[in-house]
Amino acid sequence: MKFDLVVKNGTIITAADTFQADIGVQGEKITAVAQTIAPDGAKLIEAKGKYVIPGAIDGHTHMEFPFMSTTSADDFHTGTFAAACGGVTTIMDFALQGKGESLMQTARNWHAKADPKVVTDYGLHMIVRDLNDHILAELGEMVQYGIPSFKVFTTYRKEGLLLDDGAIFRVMEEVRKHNGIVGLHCENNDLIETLMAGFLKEKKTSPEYFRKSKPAEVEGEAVQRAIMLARCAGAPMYVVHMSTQYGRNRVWEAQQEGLPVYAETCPHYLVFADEVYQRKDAANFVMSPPIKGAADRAALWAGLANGDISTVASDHCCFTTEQKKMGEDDFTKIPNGVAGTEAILPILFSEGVRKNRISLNLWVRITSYNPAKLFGLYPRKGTLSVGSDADIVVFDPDKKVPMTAKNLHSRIDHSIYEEYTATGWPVATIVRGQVVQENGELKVDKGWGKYIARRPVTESETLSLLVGAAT
Ligand code: DUC
Ligand code: ZN
Ligand code: ZN
Repeated sequence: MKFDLVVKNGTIITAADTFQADIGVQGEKITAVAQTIAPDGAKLIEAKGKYVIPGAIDGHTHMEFPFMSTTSADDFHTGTFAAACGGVTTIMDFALQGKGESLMQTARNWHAKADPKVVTDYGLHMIVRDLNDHILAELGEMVQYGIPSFKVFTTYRKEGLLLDDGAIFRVMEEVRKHNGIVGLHCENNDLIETLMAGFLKEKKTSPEYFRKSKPAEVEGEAVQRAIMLARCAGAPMYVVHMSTQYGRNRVWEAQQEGLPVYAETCPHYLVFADEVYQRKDAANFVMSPPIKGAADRAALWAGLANGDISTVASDHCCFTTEQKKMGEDDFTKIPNGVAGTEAILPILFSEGVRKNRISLNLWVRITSYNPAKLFGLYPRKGTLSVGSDADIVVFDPDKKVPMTAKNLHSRIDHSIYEEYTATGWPVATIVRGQVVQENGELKVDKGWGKYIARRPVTESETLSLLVGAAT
């Protein structure tokens, strides 16, 4: 066999296995995994002493996202380059339905932004924010089109994103019929608005009161309500960016009953605790949900180790210092969001694998295999098998990288990880057989990435994730 690319002498890690082997790539696909593959003129990537893993799938990004009177700072080029530098080979971005807009039109709008710029592959989740009978009928068409996952908000009423419980229930019922899944942003809107109004009345306007307006109960209540709605609809569901022990406990209980309830958390909830809201740069930590206490952080690690939290995604939605200043005198006006797509693999390795909280295989399961399974990308992505896309990351377990704004690749002038040095970093990222970044250097033209239409996912397929998940 004549290969275009050979990755040699690495230690291959998948969700299930660890072994020494070479990988042969022809075109965009892996066509051989064998003890020894002769390069024979192929491009050679030497991976001795490195881990060779399936590219991470960041299941939660907001590139050039119109939000809170501004637009997130990373566009699809800078954002996917940052993703690739962090070993992400596919992002799943949130397309936001405009008021009164058809979902197909929303998808077209997102393709127009993404297609010319992406350097990784991308899929879309669809945010449903304006529901009527036409939109309800369109949900099945979206699944057929390759978007089997939807997001609904239980908060952000003033931003026009909130769906009431009845509408959420209707979306769940309809999506279930088509083997799709509903992701939920779970925070109790009324409680948040009441607390915010109270603090503003008392002239308490700093970021610390953003955190105080969103106590852990805000998420706990909304997760519980979402599970009840999903149970009533007989539908699978996925809690996005879960940040609390309350949330984890409710998800775990539902899973004990055999319900198809899944959850994602984010790197920032795994590293920080809420004392960050006392810092000078507290505005940079204003994201929704906000970071909670140390006990919540410990519960999220326990959920990952136990397998009840299935994925870590970034909720990448970053804003410059200038943009964050919009809320200088009023915490409710600070654009919510943080950078994170470049942090997923390094943080989970440094804080997870190195500190014995998770195994190497679980690291890959959380970052690649599980999102591929949940979102209809498996086995095309999420593993290193013959026939899979050649989405491959060469990861140096000893490389130390201070995660400063200067060293990271997002188009912002600050980093919440400024004082953090990761040990372990992706040194090469290959997307469908093409090296996209090597040591932080971009190797492809804008637009190399492709839109990936995904397939519907049956309940038995995803439920299998919850059986003996953590290995
Ligand atoms: N949370 C954020 O922090 N930013 C974008 C949207 C969201 O839910
Ligand atoms: Zn959200
Ligand atoms: Zn989000």
